Amino acid sequence: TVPVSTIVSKSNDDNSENNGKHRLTDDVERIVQEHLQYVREDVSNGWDLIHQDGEMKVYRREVEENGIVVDPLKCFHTIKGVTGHEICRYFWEFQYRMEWETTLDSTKIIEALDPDTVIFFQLHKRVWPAAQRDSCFWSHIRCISNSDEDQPTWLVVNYTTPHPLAPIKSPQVRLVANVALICETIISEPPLNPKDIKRENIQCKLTYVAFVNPGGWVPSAALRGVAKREYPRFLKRFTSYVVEQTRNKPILF
Ligand code: 6CM
Repeated sequence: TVPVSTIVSKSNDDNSENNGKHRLTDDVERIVQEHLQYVREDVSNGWDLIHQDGEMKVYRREVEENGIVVDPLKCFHTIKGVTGHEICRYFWEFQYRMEWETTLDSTKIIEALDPDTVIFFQLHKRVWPAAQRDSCFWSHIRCISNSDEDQPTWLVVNYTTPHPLAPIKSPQVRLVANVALICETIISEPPLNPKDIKRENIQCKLTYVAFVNPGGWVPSAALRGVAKREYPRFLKRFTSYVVEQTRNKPILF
């Protein structure tokens, strides 16, 4: 849950009289479903493996729109000792963000739409020689149960949206992001009693996908260099952070 003091505004929509719906409910649903389809598509055609480190694999497809690099990115990783819920929770929750995000100057929640959907405004660290970027996106966390026996899939989607509390102010440039983190929990040699499951019995299979448009021209080679360096760094740092944070805590299924 988000501490109330960090929320700049609550949704103007009266969710209690609207079956919990808000103005972005349909968009959230559409984009979540798109990601659930897209995550199944494999990377055998047209994707380059740009980084591999143990279980971590980072792929990208080189795509330009009007001379701007918008390369889609797809990463796979397996992390021992944590659940998909834990990975998604630490990715979504505001209070942990600045502990693992090294590419931000600041982050804040400008609106809470419902208990699982908030709107973030973030200032990204400037990368010379490009102008500083900012971003404004809804961020949604969800648990999808597959069957009674299987562990549920957890997912977080971050998707750019405009907001009156986050006007675009030159010289900053607004980047456009569509990011998803989709996680499954695997339990190996499950003990008869689920209460006896230990961290050594669990691992998380993670897929992270990103479509980012830098929102204005950036030298292609420089941007591709930054992406090749920064996405693996993010995955490594973020997942190690969650492992450290949860090591001595009860397992969050
Ligand atoms: O997904 C990540 N972080 C989330 C929480 O902050 C959120 C962020 C989305 C935006 C990611 C865009 C970064 C790209 C910035 C490019 C700026 C232009 C540089 C010009 C270079 C010459 O979903 C983790 C994001 C990890 C990014 C490496």
